[in-house]
Amino acid sequence: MLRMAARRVVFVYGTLKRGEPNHYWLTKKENGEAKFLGRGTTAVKFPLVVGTRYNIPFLLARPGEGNHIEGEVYEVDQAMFAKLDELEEYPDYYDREEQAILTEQNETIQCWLYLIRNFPDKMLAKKMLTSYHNTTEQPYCETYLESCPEDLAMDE
Ligand code: PCA
Repeated sequence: MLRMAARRVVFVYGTLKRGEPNHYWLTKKENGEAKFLGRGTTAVKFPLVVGTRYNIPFLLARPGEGNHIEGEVYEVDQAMFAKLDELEEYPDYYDREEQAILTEQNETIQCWLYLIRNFPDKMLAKKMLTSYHNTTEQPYCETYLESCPEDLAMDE
């Protein structure tokens, strides 16, 4: 059990999900602790798109547009939370905020999620997903570490 004070609940909808390219980040012991609590869906609709030449999933800070997004809920310790911030390059690339998530048990819980606040309007013209999966048509580029906020602005 994690100590209450250290408890953070995070909703992941992209490459951090089970079976997706960055899931290992949550299971890596050196990163800290993460406990899978179950699947969940955002109470509010959001645009979820895949963008840049790296095919990165982005949840865009336009509540009310798009779909109720499907993802997974994790309870993490402070060390893991800091590691997630590192991966998402918070606050330079992704921002994060707390959002209501509906769980499989029909409970609503507040969870942190990563989202993009500054993006070009053309991002909103992309296909809005309900659930992200890495696909061969739009393969997630493992060199994401070279990606930066400027790539988002260009969205090649
Ligand atoms: N990782 C985070 C945000 C987008 C991404 O690929 C996640 O899975 O929720």
